[in-house]
Amino acid sequence: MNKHWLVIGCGALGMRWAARLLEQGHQVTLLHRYQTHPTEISVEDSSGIKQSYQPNFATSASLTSKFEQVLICTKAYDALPAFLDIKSLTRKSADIVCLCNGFGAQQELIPHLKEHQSLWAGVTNEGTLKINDSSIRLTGEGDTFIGVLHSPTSRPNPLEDFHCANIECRLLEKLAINAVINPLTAIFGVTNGEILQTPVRNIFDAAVAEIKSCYRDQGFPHHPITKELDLEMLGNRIATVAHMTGLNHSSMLQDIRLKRKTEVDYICGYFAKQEQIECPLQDLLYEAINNPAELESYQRKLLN
Ligand code: KPL
Repeated sequence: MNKHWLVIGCGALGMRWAARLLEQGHQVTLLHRYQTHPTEISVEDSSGIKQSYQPNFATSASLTSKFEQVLICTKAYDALPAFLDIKSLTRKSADIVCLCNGFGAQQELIPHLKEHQSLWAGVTNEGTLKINDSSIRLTGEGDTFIGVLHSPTSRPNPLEDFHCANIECRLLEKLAINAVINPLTAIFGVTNGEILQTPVRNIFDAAVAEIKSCYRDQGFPHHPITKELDLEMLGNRIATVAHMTGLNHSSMLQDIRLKRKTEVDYICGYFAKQEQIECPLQDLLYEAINNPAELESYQRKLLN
């Protein structure tokens, strides 16, 4: 059934999903921060073929109709402010889907939902690179999962093609993927694929081992969902994502290069802030990303 989606976030992810929803026959309003905005989105696939898509571009101030489907594609730290900004434009039983990186930003939305609204979380391991304000390039295939995090009643998944029964498990897996790939690419200034090669490979292996120990031996997070994660395969899974998105510059590397705020609080910071677990490497990666002027000294520290 065709729906009208409000997509929030004009980064690589927002443009990717606006284009995908239009391709599936849905109507899409893409929320833009500025009055002046592009008129279309150009998506270049891995063979260099470009396709254009025309969502309705709008600012929150210019919108009057209410939405039943909202897709949040912002940075993790912007998810809650962005939702609060458009909350009055959501219907009382709307489906809110949050596709942010990391762990925690999705759950922060729950207390702010209207009584009958449902919250869905999604994880995607696709590589997408923003070229400019109106174009993106697809840099790596990857799977996408959407599952319910909070719902007052049983509801069908608004993105049924990507349905997943246990999204918390997938979120933890994605947290591990981001906690290894993103800081290492950002600290060493390399592509996702390059962290699988020496000398960064040793740190990759140590970071995987540490996260496995947090999830398995240290019982973090205190939740039965970790039991459903195939921890034996976690290292392979992270390496596969790094390989499949090998040419991608991770979102954290791009943020560091453009001197933007990073999502580290919702990634390495999620581990580092848990007092009950020992994760010295995540602590160090967290510290390094928070000190972008000193990355070279952190590179040396990590390689020693
Ligand atoms: O999620 C990503 C990111 O860059 O934030 C991956 C999957 C690592 C792709 O680069």
